[in-house]
Amino acid sequence: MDIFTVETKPYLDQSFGTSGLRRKSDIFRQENYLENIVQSIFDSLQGFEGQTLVIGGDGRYGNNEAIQKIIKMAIANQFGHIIVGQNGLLSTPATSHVITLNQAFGGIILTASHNPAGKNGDFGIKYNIATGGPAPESLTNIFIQKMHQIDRYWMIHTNDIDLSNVGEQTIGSSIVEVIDPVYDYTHYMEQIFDFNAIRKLFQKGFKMTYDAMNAVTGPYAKHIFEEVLGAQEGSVIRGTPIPDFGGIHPEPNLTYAKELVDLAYSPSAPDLCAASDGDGDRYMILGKSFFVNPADSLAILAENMEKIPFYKGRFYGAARSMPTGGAVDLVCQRLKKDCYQTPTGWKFFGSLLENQKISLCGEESFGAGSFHVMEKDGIWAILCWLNIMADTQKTPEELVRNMWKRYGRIYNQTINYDTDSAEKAKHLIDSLSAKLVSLPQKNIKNLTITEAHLFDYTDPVTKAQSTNQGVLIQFGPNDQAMIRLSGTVSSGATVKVYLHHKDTQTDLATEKALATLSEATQDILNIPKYLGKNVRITKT
Ligand code: G16
Repeated sequence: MDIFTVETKPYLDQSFGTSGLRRKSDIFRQENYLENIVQSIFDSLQGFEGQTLVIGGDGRYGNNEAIQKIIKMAIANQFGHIIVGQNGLLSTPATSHVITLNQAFGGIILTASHNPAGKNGDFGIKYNIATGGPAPESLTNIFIQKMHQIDRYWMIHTNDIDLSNVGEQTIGSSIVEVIDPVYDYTHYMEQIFDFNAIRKLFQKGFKMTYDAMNAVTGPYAKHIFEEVLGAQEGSVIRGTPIPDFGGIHPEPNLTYAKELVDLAYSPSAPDLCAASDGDGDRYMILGKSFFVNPADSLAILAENMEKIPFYKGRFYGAARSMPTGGAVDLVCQRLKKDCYQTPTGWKFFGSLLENQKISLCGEESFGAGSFHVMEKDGIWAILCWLNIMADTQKTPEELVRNMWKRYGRIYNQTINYDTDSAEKAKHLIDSLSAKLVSLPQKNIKNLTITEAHLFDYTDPVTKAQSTNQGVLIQFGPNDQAMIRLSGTVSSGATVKVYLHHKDTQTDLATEKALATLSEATQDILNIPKYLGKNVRITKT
């Protein structure tokens, strides 16, 4: 087998964000751009010769070409066994599962998650370690160093590998194994959930619509929901993965899954509407004319987790990212379990999950997961809801309203300000950070600021420190605002403002409940001053 060395030069824009490296597809198509990243990852790892590497991808534009290059580089770098999904498809949570199932050294996932795909869309890459979880910051910092110094990579000469059939091929001294992306994952879900109870629910006429958003989860959802659990044929919509996701923004929320939201609020609404994102790690839940906020969803999962067979006697505690509303904290308090607040990014949950500090974690960005895989998992979260509904015979609205009655309601909203100028966005955050010390005790719009600080985090297990993870402003016990820069945009910047307000009244419209807090936060941030008038604003 011919291994050749290619000389290359570093790209200094390469860095790892909240979840890997995401850029416009065109940027990834530059000469050696992807190769530099992959070789830098390999150069940062030790002891992988002869070991297994898993390669997953959400099927977006550029996926197959990238997979071919990575297989050839992995063989040249001496990986012994490469596992890849048929036709290059493997959702992010399924990749995480395949890594641990096969005791792989790690995995490379090709995805820009919920970001749009296609020639003018985004592409991305991330590395997951042997636990199945995203590489920790200590490792991604080394990737970045290597990417900025790289001067060569290794590749083998061979024809493109056939990924259309399941089976093994020997190439040089390595084995390339093409697997059915859905099979192992389905089997695992069968071990976690009470599939018989969910089947009975569907037999009784329960109706569900699942929107796969033309992305990777279509084949998983059709098989699991329709073929295995008996949901009516046609329950899965937009179920065939398309390389540009049909031109849509594959992010399951009130803005981008509008057709599904309209269906949920129509007279013909099914009992449950659900959706996942591009790579299958996010999810959204809607009952009939009822949207379940991700923070409330996390709390419902915590409260009912032990009803799911796999978690009986195994609810150790929960965690949420700081910008996520604290409903789950209230559930944990009642259950006398620990509840942790982490920075944004799934990698921060890893040590807590691995060390049984928590069983469940989630984020406002529509992600939830458990120790079953070290990634957030959209289909799993929807199966949790189905299992809980089958067990309690309650609708999403009944479950959530009962919870509000018991604990009070925390109203949540995320406001996203998209700007073309990363510089202006950074300036906004910097000037806010500089003002922080003078904020406490100020009265704004009938609210008094009681505390304002940067959110720094020390991992309770590894003691690793992460500083500057957002700005937190507390207005007494019931109101909080958090501000941070998104780490997943491929160009420009998005300033995210997260509002939380706790109230004993549970029937207010979200906008109304958050109006005072929202005005007070606007006063402090003065967004137009820093970002100008050309910002695009969306609310989720
Ligand atoms: C990624 C991370 C999530 C995180 C999200 C935040 O999600 O995996 O843990 O909550 O980014 O996004 P942003 O920085 O834009 O607020 P994903 O689904 O894009 O991989």
